[in-house]
Amino acid sequence: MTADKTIKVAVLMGSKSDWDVMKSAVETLQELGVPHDVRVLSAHRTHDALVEYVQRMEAAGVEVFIAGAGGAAHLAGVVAGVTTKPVLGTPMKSSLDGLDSLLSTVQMPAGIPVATFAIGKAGCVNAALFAAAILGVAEPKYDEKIKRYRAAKAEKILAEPDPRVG
Ligand code: RP5
Repeated sequence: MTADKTIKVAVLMGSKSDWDVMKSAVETLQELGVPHDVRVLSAHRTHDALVEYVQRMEAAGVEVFIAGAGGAAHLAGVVAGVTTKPVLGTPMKSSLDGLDSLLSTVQMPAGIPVATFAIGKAGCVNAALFAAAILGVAEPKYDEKIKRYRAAKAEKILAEPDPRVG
């Protein structure tokens, strides 16, 4: 999706190698009908381009940033240092099982918050749902979409056959 005023959520990842996990956030935003943009930008490798992108997206009307990185995962923290919009951090699995990513993302200094989610795909799905919930405060249609999402998931579970015969 191109950068225009309709984009509500920007999804960032530190490397293309994060995509296999981060796509869970993007797929969930798609399922919820949330207009979004997706970029690979690194806190370390492409710092200036990251700052420029976040400033441009905020000016274009983005309401929430989702940022996923692994290892020395400073991406969400740097994004939060640039924007006052909510930043949702999604730690990636790494050589230390993602504990390094989780701690790098969650241990922000007082004054610059990052709402940090679980390591891996579950965290990405939940970050997308949380982004929709943030949007839902001002736009009830997103709250409705979350309700429908949950109902559909519940219906699917209840329709499952006895696990011993499937
Ligand atoms: C982080 O380093 C990225 O977010 C990724 O999780 C990790 C490894 O990146 P690559 O070396 O695979 O590009 O910055």
